[in-house]
Amino acid sequence: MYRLFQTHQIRKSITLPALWDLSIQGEKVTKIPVPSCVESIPAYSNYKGACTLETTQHFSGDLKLTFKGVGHTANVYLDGKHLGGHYGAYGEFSFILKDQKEDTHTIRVVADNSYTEDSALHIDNDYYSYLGITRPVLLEQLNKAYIQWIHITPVYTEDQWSLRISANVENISGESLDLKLRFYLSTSDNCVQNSPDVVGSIDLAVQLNASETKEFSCFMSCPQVTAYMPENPVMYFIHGHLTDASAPSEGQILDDLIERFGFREIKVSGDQILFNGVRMKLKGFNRHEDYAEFGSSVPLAAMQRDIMLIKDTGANCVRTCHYPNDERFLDLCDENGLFVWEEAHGRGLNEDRMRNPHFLEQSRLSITEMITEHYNHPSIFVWGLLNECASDTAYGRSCYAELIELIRSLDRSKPVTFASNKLLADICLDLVDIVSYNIYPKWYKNTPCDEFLAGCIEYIRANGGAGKPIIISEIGAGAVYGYRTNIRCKWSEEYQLDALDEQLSTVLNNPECSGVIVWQFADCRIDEGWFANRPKSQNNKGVVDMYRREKLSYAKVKEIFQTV
Ligand code: ADA
Repeated sequence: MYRLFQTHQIRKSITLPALWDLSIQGEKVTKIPVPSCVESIPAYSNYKGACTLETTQHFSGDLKLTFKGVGHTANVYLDGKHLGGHYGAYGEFSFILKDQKEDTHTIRVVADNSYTEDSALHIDNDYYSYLGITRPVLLEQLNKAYIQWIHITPVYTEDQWSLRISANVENISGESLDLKLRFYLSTSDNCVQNSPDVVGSIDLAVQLNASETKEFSCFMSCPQVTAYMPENPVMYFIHGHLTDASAPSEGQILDDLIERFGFREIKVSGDQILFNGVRMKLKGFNRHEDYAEFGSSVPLAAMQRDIMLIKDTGANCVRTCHYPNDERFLDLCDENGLFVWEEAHGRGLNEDRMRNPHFLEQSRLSITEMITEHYNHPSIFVWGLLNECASDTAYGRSCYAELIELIRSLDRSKPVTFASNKLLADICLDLVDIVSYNIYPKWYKNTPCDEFLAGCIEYIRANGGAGKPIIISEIGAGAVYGYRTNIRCKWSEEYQLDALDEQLSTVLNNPECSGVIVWQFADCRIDEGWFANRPKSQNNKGVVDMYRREKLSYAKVKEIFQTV
């Protein structure tokens, strides 16, 4: 089980070896766990470039090989034959392996984290693009057709919940198929058709031509279900079962997929964000996927510890800056009732960078993968994109407009936002449902927080953001862990505490703000090109360091989050 719940009872997974052979520049280096980052190997902690990861496995028939994340450009080979490539460390991709003969097969992945002209989103940046197979790999046995994904949209009308359920089914056989898709709504991921856990079901006819992929949808009404709320995060499961149309209901199931979700709706009403009708007041943290020596391949126990620390402060929200996260982290957020702002990949791209010929195509891919894979997480309340890009130029605006439309075409059930640092020059605020600003009074600017915030709000209201909710999506100050001094100067833990005290109190006491998200939860590694105002080659604005040791500010943020 690679998620925090069972995703299949029927489809069989083949376990791949835990250790794969790693070679760099043609030389065998060592065996390395998958998932992990190459930088975890001491001799390669500063290596940038290509590496090869290889494993063997015995299998036959039709299979699906899925990579949950490879940093950042991948080329995959089966028995020496190129299956295909993929760009972007934070998206899932897969290959259908047809008619494999009973044998031991070799899977080889060439991963590369170098910054080339072909890479529009992974650039020298204020976080680190790690190398390797950084998220899980799955190998699954398929039948003649399989369910690619199921998207579940809860709808609340006239005091009653119903669901819109859509599923994509792919026929991998060379013949047309007459199938049936049955959805069961259940309180459990482990159920049989007639068990008391099943609270509803619905059948769909599925006709597919040879090699065709098609989307099928239906509505299901759901009386007497419990809503998902952060303080009571009750979740349900949709089991999709694919059978031959002629098969009896208990007949042989060709494929299944189980998805978890919660009954909740997110609405923007005037300047408020409503979660199941309750006004959201966000108190949160920006969090990079980066953990001391593990890099971006954060172990599950460490993810859980982050969630516990975040909740311990009284925070209710996490922003997955600046890319889609490992779905196990999202699963944990779902279980812990934390609101999530999930963001497509993209940070700090100026107009020149947005004019990279690959920018739009790579951004579209990141958005599409994020929404396809993460659609059902009840914790996700907003989709974000393009943090601090050129939202102050006409060309930048055309990119924002196109990509925001793409998000809406993939999911109309959640609002859209982007985090802007263009302050009094942003020209894209009319495009989004929620306006979000990254502001650093008391750090990059010494202006008093209230004055700074008031100036931004005045600009927002007059420039496309009238009547919309406002989130302060970043605010904070740097502190080098352990540097304490009576002079309370910048980079000291004392200065960070003082700055966050004023910053957070100002935003949380401003009735026009729907909340604040601290930059940032934990310190993270950065590219060395950023060394000039980044001691230790880290972004030091965490309230804990890379080992999650608390700085003085941690207790202050906790005090504010629990009282204001
Ligand atoms: C930005 C950006 C972050 C980080 C932060 C900082 O607003 O979105 O990624 O770079 O500022 O530390 O300056």
